Amino acid sequence: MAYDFSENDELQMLRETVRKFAETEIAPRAFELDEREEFSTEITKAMGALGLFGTIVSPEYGGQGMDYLSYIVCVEELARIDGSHAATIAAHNSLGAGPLYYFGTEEQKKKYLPDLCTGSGLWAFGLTEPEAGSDAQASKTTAVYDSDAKEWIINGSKLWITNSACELTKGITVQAVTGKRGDKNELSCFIVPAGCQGLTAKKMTQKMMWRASNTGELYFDHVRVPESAMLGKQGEGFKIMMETLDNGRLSIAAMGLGLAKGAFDVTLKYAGERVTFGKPISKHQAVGFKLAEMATRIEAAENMLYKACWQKQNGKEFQKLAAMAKLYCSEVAEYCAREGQQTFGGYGLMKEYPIERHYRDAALLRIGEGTSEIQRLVISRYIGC
Ligand code: COS
Repeated sequence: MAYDFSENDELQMLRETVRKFAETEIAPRAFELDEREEFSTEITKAMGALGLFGTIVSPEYGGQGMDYLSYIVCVEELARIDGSHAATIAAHNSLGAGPLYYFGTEEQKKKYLPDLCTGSGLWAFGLTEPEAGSDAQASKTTAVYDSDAKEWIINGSKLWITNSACELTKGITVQAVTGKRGDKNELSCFIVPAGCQGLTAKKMTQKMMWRASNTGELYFDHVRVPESAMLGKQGEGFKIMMETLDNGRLSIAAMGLGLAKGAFDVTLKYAGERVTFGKPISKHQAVGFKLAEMATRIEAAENMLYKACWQKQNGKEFQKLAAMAKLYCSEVAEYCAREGQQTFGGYGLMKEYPIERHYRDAALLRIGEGTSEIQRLVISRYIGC
């Protein structure tokens, strides 16, 4: 099968729709929300109304039934304007609805997915813990079975969980230790609805980046869930989480690509308007070369990411490429934000210029959903190191 990730009319129209939304509904408020570290329920619901929730979920469960590249283009277009809103959508679709859709029973899918496809509810991914980040098997959160009540009792905590502590949060998929297999933890996943007795969700503040996205710290104090709350089989939790991250890497890569394009766009515009030594700075080789380098890296990043999406939607192995795309797109994002800021000079250090926010938001991309070092580890395993 020949590679084909060219943009057809339908995808072009979707891109334009999301771009227009981001430019008219998000851009005018991005500075203020970032400054106040405020999550906008109103914009999030509007993104839902636009069809950005449940993007990849089949219409049977209320979703939009998009292919992967279409979903990735939506994330990219949001990130072109603002990382926080792109993060809300990426985390909800890939990490929130994703595992329920791919690993849920028919009953679980029918129960949870429709609400998560409309914009009325967000779902979160409870993997990371204070002492289990890159080493995701090192979870300390436990789930103990109470055979009398036929319930699991969850104790522990989770950290840096996107979409987990706001009024739209409907629940979290939680990885917990359910036993031992040799010297390793047996890990299982549980569907934990928001508002369960014993669950405390605290909004995390003082973030450097993605300040208008919702990040939560979760505490589980004897949280009881029924047997039917297990996602997948007992002991399959880590694989569910890892496969979810394989998909998630594509959306973080899309955030990197979108941020890089956003940084490039504002820099190109500024460089065409700003005059020094009698001509626009884009006509000075020092700046023209920066823009040429940004455009080249963006082209390479786009090709890598779209090829990974094509592989995924055509049922081919995409995991290695997804890790490469996540790694590379986040590096290109950081490069474009830095070179863009350099081009803006002193103005690039001022908060009223979006390049300043892009510069801060880019930092998350090499740390969140698997650091750049973890991506290199994953890639090195695929290539046989
Ligand atoms: N898909 C399916 N199964 C996978 C998998 C994947 N992508 N990656 C690993 N597994 C399976 C392995 O096949 C292995 O199965 P068996 O026990 O049946 O052999 C099991 O999971 C353990 O794998 P492994 O020994 O490779 O796990 P490690 O502890 O070495 O961890 C890494 C692997 C480092 C890749 C993993 O911990 C990781 O991705 N860490 C980063 C986590 C992260 O991104 N956190 C941020 C979350 S923010 S949302």
